[in-house]
Amino acid sequence: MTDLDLLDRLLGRHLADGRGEATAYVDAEGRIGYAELYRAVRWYAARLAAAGIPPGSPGLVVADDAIPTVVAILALWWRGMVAVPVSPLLTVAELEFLAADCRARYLHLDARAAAATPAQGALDVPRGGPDWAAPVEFAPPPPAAPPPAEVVLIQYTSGSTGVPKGVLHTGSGIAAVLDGFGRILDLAPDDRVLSTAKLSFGYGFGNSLLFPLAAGASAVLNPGPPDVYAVGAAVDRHRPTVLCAVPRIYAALLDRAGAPERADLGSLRLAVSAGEHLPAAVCADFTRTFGVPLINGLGATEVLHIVVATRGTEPGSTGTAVPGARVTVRDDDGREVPDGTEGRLHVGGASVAAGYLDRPEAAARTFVAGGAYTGDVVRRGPDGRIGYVCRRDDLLNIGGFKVSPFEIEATARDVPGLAQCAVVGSRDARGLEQAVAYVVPADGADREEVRGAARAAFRRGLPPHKRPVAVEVVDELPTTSTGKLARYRLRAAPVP
Ligand code: 3SK
Repeated sequence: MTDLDLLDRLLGRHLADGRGEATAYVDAEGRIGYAELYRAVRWYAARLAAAGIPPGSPGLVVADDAIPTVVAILALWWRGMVAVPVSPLLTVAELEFLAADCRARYLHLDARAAAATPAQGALDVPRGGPDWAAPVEFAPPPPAAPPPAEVVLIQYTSGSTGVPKGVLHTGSGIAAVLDGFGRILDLAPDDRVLSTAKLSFGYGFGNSLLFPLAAGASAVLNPGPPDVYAVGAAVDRHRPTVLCAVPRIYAALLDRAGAPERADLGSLRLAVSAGEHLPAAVCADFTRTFGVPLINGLGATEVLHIVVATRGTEPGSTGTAVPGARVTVRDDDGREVPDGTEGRLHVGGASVAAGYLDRPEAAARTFVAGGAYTGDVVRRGPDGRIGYVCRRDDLLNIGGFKVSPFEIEATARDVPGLAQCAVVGSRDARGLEQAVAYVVPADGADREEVRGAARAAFRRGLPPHKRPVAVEVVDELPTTSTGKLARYRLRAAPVP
């Protein structure tokens, strides 16, 4: 599928069907209909052409969720470029790394990112911003010829070393997701989707861009931190019919269910949970309390979106393969294991990415046997349903963010009086994962001073979602018989 076929499926078709005036998006600034969105995309693409940005080249989109962000992504596709959406919360050093890694030839920055991002090194390329997305009347040029290369989207994922890898997605992969989890969501033109996951994360990209556009539905784009207060306010204001969120948002909605200022979820017909494991009790309590079915999905950036899902509320289960996905459970040698045995989740089908950008060794470990390992350990029950067990690597999964414990530990390296630090996942009362740091003071160091200094280092050096919720001071860290850190002895109990 070329960029233009894709754009026709997401955009052009609705105009041909006479639905140009229907709302495509609402954001903090207003709304945009399908016809206006189409004009804005062509306008932006014409400016990319006028600036001499060649088809086939990657464009980094560094912007919070808003209408101009969607316009930028679609315009890059219209121009035949490769869209690389990334979080606007990244530091300049992180952006420089990504721009150099994908060899970005263009930067779209929202106002906040533009103010924080000096043009230097890999970031010294042509730029545009929200003003390029202004929907104005004009005679649009013919679309650029699509490039022969199939890759249309690069999404970055954190590795266990903390170094991000670019996952290469094709137009046919996107089509497979629309025909896969898209069929389970089954959006109609009168649906309105609200996603707490951002466009810069694979889960949010599908929720807010791919599925609503393909269905001619509308989506709410909410900038700022996706916490329970923002969700409550957006639900009250925009009355979505479908909510896509991570489990900790559903847990927080439950925590506030008895409060006078609780959100009114009466407009919802469906809720979707993915990004991290959904504890069985949160799933059951949500549907019991709000009367809304809650689909539990499991996805990964390497397979573009959700590939295993329940078809409604099924507490404790992750469901079965979505249409088009081939799901197997395998041992370390790649052999399928019998039902009931833990193993690695392997996914085949057209949504599997084309590989990692310039990381042949990592790609050879993940993309094997005509599919990809998602990094999850699961077990298939006798009824064919997949049950989640844990992650296979050391990564923590905090609200959908894959967080490297090594990155957190490195932040504590220079803390005075601290001899050793190990970070592992622990579970809160609802069964959701959070980071806990175990620190060993150097001989003679004051335990409380070391705890305080470690906390301060985490606050200074890490964004909020990566900061350990607790710092435990211990005399020593557990080791294996060969003297290595035995992380599993510090880790959380199995998932509920
Ligand atoms: O759970 C995830 O990590 C994920 C990643 C990309 C797309 C969708 C999902 C659920």
